[in-house]
Amino acid sequence: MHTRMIDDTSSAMSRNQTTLSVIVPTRNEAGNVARLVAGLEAALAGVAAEIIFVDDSDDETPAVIQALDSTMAITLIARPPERRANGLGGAVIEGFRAAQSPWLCVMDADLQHPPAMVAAMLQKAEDDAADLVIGSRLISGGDMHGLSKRRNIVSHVLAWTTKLAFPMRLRQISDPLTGLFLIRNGAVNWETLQPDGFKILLEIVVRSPKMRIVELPFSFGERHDGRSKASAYEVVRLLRHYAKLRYSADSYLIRFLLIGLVGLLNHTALLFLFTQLFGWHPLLAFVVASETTILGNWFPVEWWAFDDRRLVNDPRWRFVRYWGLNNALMLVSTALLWLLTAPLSNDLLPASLSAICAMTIFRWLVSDLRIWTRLPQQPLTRNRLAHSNHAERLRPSHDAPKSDRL
Ligand SMILES: Nc1nc2c(ncn2[C@@H]2O[C@H](COP(=O)(O)OP(=O)(O)OP(=O)(O)O)[C@@H](O)[C@H]2O)c(=O)[nH]1
Ligand SMILES: [Mg+2]
Repeated sequence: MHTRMIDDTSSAMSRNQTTLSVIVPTRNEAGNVARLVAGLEAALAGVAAEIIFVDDSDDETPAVIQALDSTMAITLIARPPERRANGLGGAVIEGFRAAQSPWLCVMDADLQHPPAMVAAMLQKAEDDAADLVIGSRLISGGDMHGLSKRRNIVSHVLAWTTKLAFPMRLRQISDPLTGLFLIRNGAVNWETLQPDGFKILLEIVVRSPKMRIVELPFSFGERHDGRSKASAYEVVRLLRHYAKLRYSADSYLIRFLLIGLVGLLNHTALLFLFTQLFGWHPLLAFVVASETTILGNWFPVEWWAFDDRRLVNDPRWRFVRYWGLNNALMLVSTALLWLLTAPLSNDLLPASLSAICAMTIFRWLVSDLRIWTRLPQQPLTRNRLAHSNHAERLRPSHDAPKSDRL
């Protein structure tokens, strides 16, 4: 079979039905691709599989790929220089878009990832009904013998740093920076990903809703031919990527807290105005200041903090719950304040701060999980497509499921 060359990954493709698409990003790997294809042919005998190379090379790699004669279907996506800015991660996404198989495997071209692992990961995915199988160098049975001592240390440190930066999302993953993994087609909406450089798996795991993830150990071998593209610049890119991912993961909370803080200042200013300047009764001043703040905060919470979650359910439904929640919390915090100050001989400041913190945590949890809920397929992080047709696609045909409500 000869290599097919495509340049528009969004075009509809007629292709024989395959179970597995192996996506191989390549940059100057002319000396490796033939050997890789031979390895995959042997490892995947009996599996309906195809190989998709996504190439950003300046050497003769594309010509070598085109000249390959293989028993497997091979597709080459040769990216022109102006499409290469998003690096290896962007190349992998282009491969995902072009692939039509139910299973997609990503692996390096330089034979550091053993082709036999691809078959083993497919088997594991089917046996465990997993959405994502990660080839791990860092669990028992895996190693990095192909790397120098220095690279070994750097890789370990980066893996630990990454796990520290995303402790919740990566709690069940030992090797978040590996380049070898197999994913169920459809488990992730590729359009929500914002790849930047080498670490596409991290982007997928942090931005995606719940997936069933399993790991399989492997031994990371030596590069067969050619030169490494890993560099200090890729480490800088990784740190930049952490910052972006962290902000988009926490931006709902950050915005929510900012609105809460401004609300607190407003409330205090209104209380002062009503009691000191207008001479109102403190109870009347408290109720009017609280209701004004609650109503005033609705708009930034709805249009700014959870701006991409507004399509999930009816705004009236959200408003009634928001208003009910905040009024209930106002009563509870008043009672709490009274309880805390009575035995502590009127030590008002720490008592009111504790009440505010407890109420803020509760208010955040209910708002995030029960009022401005996400659809199951919506990414965990805020994403830049949310305001356009992506949001349209997320709109459900009916209201949010009952189990998602208070
Ligand atoms: N399409 C594309 N592929 C890339 C790019 N950078 C690296 N690759 C490919 O991604 C895979 C991993 O790159 P490597 O240079 O092997 O990185 P590494 O395995 O961390 O480093 P070594 O251990 O030294 O090989 C290889 O198949 C590369 O050809 C890129 O910018 N575009
Ligand atoms: Mg390599």
